[in-house]
Amino acid sequence: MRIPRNGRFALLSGALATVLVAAGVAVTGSAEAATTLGASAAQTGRYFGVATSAFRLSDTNYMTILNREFNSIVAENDMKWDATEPQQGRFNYTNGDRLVSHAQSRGMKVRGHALLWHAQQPSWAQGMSGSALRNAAINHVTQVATHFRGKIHSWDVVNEAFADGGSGGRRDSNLQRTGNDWIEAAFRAARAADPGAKLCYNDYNTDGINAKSTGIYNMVRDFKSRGVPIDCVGLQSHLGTTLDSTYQQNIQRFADLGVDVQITELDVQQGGNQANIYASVTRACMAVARCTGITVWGLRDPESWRTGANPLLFDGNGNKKAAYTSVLNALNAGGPTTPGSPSVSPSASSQPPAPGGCSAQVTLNSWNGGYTATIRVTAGSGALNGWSVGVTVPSGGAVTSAWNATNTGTSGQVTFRNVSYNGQVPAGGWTEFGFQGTGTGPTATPSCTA
Ligand code: 9MR
Repeated sequence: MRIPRNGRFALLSGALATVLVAAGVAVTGSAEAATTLGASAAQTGRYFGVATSAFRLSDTNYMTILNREFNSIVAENDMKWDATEPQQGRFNYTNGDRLVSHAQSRGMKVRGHALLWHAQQPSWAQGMSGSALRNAAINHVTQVATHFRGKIHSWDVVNEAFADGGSGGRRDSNLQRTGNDWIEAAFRAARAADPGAKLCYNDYNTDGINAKSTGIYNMVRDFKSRGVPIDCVGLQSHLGTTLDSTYQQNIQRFADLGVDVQITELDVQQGGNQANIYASVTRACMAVARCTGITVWGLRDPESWRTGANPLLFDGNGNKKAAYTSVLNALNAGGPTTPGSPSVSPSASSQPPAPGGCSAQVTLNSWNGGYTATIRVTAGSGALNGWSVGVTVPSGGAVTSAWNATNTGTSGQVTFRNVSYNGQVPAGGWTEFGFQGTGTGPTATPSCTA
């Protein structure tokens, strides 16, 4: 079955378009077709990314295409556990840093892949178990997310933790054997280390409604209900010659839980349907406002991990394939986005910092029934040596967890104070803390006292 085509907003009547805009849904169309993948995705606030490696930065043909076409990159291997912590407690960020600095120099986003995974563990971790492994794993999350703090758009915090087949349960692994709560522990550690990054759970064979994707769906719903910080689900989408008829419906059901969805590792077996499947995947993402970006898992066919499948958008000479054109057209057809997309939008304007004092600004990431709030504390003309922020939590809701601050009270007027490591802020500088809550998020500008 074909994925329904939802990109044709040119056919919308003016009246319907008005209703959609009034409902807070921006509609973008194809008035001016962009000519690169990144630019066309950006028209609807999305990104279009590619998996790459630091050693490719010196390949001229490759980098010409990468720089021209993409507005996001992800490390295919350079930020994995074996690459970043080859010996316990000894971290190597050289290649990850090279990728980040290239992206920053071109204004590209960076996805982080992947903090914890049963595969590509360094050999020292493969041999560990129990609380020693748990502690090492959480330390890894903390160290790596801290190193890249502020530079990563979205982290794959946990990769491929669910089993294939019909069980809908977890995959056995050394990490799983440390206790079922290892995933939420990882997400909490990642949030504390880099509150600005979106935190994703990422997996494959989840490209439709099936037992595995339903297991993940249930985990995300549970995390949301208990205040475990999670912002996004990555659907890898390593695809064969057919596309599951429930592909878009599956994206939508995750979005309806209040998380973003990202297509994280797209590649499609070459064959009669390749261009159509690429187009259908792109249209499905474009049709869901919270599907915020697509990443292809490699640039030119011969470099794909799927030897012989030719599953990418460029051939070995760097020429655009038919699949490239079908993706570009689908991106240019437009789709709905939430204002300020991706889903985080500033909800209250900042006050100019009082001389010597501080100001606080809140950014909300909301879903039906809950939210996370990120609060930026900005120092005025003098340095801060401790701060507290007062937030009015709307009635009916409550704070369920906080990071990088301690709170007094959970409902009504709640006060957040700095923790040991973020009380000192230089003049004009800022620090951020966050909290998760039930109900609707605070909209009033918080007070800040230094
Ligand atoms: O493409 C990656 C390949 O170069 C590595 O050898 C392989 C190691 O397991 O990992 C590949 O990337 C995987 C990604 O990290 C997670 N999802 C599946 C990807 C393809 O195997």
